[in-house]
Amino acid sequence: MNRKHRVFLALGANLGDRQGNILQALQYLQGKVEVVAVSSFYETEPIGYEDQPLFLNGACEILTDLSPMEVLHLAKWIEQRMGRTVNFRNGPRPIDVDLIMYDDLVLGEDKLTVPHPRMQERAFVLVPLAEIAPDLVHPVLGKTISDLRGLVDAQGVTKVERSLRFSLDRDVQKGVPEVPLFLGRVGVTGLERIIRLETEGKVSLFYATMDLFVDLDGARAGVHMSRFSEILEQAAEDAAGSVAPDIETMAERLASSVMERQEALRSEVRIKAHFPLKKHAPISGKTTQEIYNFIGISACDGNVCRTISGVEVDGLTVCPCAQDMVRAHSKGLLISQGYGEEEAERIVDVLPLASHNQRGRATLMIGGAGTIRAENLVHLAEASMSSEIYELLKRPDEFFVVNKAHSNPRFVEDVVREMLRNVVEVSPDLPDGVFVLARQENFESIHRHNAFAERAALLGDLRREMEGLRPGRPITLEGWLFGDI
Ligand code: PH2
Ligand code: MG
Ligand code: MG
Repeated sequence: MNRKHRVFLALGANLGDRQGNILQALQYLQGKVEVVAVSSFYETEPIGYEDQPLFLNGACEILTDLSPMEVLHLAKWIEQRMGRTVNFRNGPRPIDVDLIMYDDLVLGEDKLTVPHPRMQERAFVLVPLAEIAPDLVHPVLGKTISDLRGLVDAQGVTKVERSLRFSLDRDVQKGVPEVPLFLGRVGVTGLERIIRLETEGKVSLFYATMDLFVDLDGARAGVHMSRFSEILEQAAEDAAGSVAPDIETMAERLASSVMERQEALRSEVRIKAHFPLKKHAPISGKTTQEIYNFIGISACDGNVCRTISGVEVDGLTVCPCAQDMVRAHSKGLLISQGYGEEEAERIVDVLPLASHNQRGRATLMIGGAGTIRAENLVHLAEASMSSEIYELLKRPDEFFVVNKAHSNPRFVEDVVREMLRNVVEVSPDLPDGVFVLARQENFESIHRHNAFAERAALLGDLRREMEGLRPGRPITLEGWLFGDI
């Protein structure tokens, strides 16, 4: 590989948005070369021709394969691209990009002199340059930049903070909105982060997406959006140091922290992370890695946080209704072939029957039950569909899945009811006030739309209903989260 050349450029601007222009020039440079150092910016008195606005000057170091002439052309292209027009020497310009040094090359051609012939006289070049390359040696003068800088008068060269001018006398987000209405949820959705969780004694990284909300007083115009990212950055850092045991704990910590920082009455955080579980194919026993979505939701108000853990699980569902038609049709065929009615009935009872089938997504969430192992919920949800699915299936495994699914035809409603029943029956120890949500969405294979069913309930209500008593008051996930129940 070619050795890269170490090149120093001086940047200057005295028309328009001077800081913006220098930053824009740096951005264009980075489109072609590697910018490895950028100095501070300095406001400087114009030199040469004095009746013009003050300059803003800076310097940068680049690494590149480009020849000196090519660097010059790049600089000229940037100047043109940024609207510099032909002007008199040393006149005002939106941007000036000058080649100052190119390795220790000495070049004295018509079009290009390197090092820049006036660099040693110019404080507006040497001051920023000395900041990023004090020990660089001028190949002709044999002095370092730091030495050269000491020899020039640097009065009229003042370092400036990078800034954007705006008025601080008004915080728009604290202002009073034109329509003084309370808002239930305001925040950010779809934030992506890598989070760290400690599972089975070891810390692992997970890709997660998050939604964060607060409620908003009718007397305040906006939330502090930037603080949301700040809180998340903090959470990301925390994840590097302290680690959450599970995703719902992480959601709860975030919800408390969002609430404090936003001075809100209520906060809500939802996290979804891809989570791998090891499974074994049903017959061959082959090990497979299956990816599930683990969900943590937490809502906090002044005193309490309500927290939900859940899973999203894909599985297979077989349509009972289509299977019933196939059954009737098959029986008819048998009868037309001379089988008796009873015999035909017995045959269709024992044979597997075709139907349409599809992948479906089960969601199962539990709140207020203390620590729930999401792994357990995965299995309860899988057991509620016609069959679970696997990433890797040998032929006998595949047959197992197809056969199992067709022996358990289920509508979305059936899957939801199965999940609820499984939760009720597997958790006799959980209190009546525990919240459960079961949802099934089937990505229908014979339609372009999906089929959907859902139930949210308190465990106590489910228990009573399953004993034939009247259903409890309908509730929703949000209702439970916000303590309306
Ligand atoms: N550039 C010039 C001429 N004069 N004066 C200051 N302060 N800064 C400059 O960048 C500058 C100048 C010719 O390029
Ligand atoms: Mg110049
Ligand atoms: Mg120039």
